[in-house]
Amino acid sequence: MRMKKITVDSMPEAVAKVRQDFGDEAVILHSRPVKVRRWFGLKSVNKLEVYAGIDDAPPRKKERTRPAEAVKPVVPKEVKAVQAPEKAPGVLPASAPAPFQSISAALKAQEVNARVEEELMNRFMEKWYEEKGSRPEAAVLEDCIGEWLEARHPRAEAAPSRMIQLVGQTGVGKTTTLAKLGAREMLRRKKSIAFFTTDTFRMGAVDQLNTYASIMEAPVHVIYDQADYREAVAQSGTHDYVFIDSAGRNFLHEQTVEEAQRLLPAGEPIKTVLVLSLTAKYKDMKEVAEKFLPYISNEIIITKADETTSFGALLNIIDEFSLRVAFVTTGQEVPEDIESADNKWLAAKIAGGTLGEK
Ligand SMILES: Nc1nc2c(ncn2[C@@H]2O[C@H](COP(=O)(O)OP(=O)(O)OP(=O)(O)O)[C@@H](O)[C@H]2O)c(=O)[nH]1
Ligand SMILES: [Mg+2]
Repeated sequence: MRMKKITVDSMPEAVAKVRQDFGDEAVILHSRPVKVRRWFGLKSVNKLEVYAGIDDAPPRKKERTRPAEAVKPVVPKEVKAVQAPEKAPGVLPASAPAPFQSISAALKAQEVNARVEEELMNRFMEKWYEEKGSRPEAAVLEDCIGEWLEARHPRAEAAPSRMIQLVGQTGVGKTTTLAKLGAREMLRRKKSIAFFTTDTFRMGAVDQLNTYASIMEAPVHVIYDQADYREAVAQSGTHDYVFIDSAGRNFLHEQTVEEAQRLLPAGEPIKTVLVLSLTAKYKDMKEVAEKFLPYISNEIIITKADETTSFGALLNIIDEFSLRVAFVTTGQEVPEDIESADNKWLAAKIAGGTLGEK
């Protein structure tokens, strides 16, 4: 398949131009509105960028035996091959080249929303066209996802915070992740750490945190109310970092979210980070994120990435809530199964999951 990118004012103009350059068998693969700078950059005009292609394979025998059709005068209305793409986002014509079809199908299988799919497909087609398909699809897709993430959240380091609280649904991995984060700071950066926990709700929750903390020889302060919190803060004044665990509840209820936030005084310099497990359904992740949005920083931690190859929900969450992934956890082992989620690492992971690589 030969491909061509043209920039035009309208779809009818694109159809005419494509027919003129490629003939009646050409298909329009994709189009997107773009702004083109004119007058030395002083003015921008709206244009349409259109990708068209034609299959170089020889026509089938049956078609060759009908010369009468080939010489038929071309009337624009009767040109069926050159068609405008469908309006719905993320829909490729059936005649699009195989790599586009397979990437589009893989993104659909990941259940990314239509906007994310369209944005990634536009990037993919542009790169594929520019590079004339010279690189493996996985490598191109990885670059596209990386650029997409970078455009949303440039690599700027998040403001460091001395006190970090993890919140999220039951069993998503808050306590385990907190232990991983604490151990990272202590082992890698030789920082002194303390743990607080407001999880007096679940039996054994304090013991679970104590087990990790005792290995790290870090103190644990159990907080039942705001007075306990003040006391714990006073006692941890010399520690570099304070990691705060919280109870997992059913946070699909707004009331539970509010209750959980009331345990710690308002206005404290605490970075509250939402923990979402990739094993959850996207609909539930989205609902929890919506409920927590007024209380959390713009960072999230994604857990249990080792238990799935579906990363669509992650892309959707980033897209819909403008949240930045700070860490991804990849197993039960403390402290090793956690990755600082830079965009390049995330892109490789998502592209690998999308195209079925482990
Ligand atoms: N496979 C896998 N399991 C994980 C990961 N992180 C945590 N877990 C497991 O998930 C289970 C729950 O982890 P916890 O840390 O207790 O979860 P939690 O959110 O604190 O749970 P609650 O306090 O009850 O709300 C444990 O069995 C962990 O070992 C991960 O990245 N991958
Ligand atoms: Mg816990």
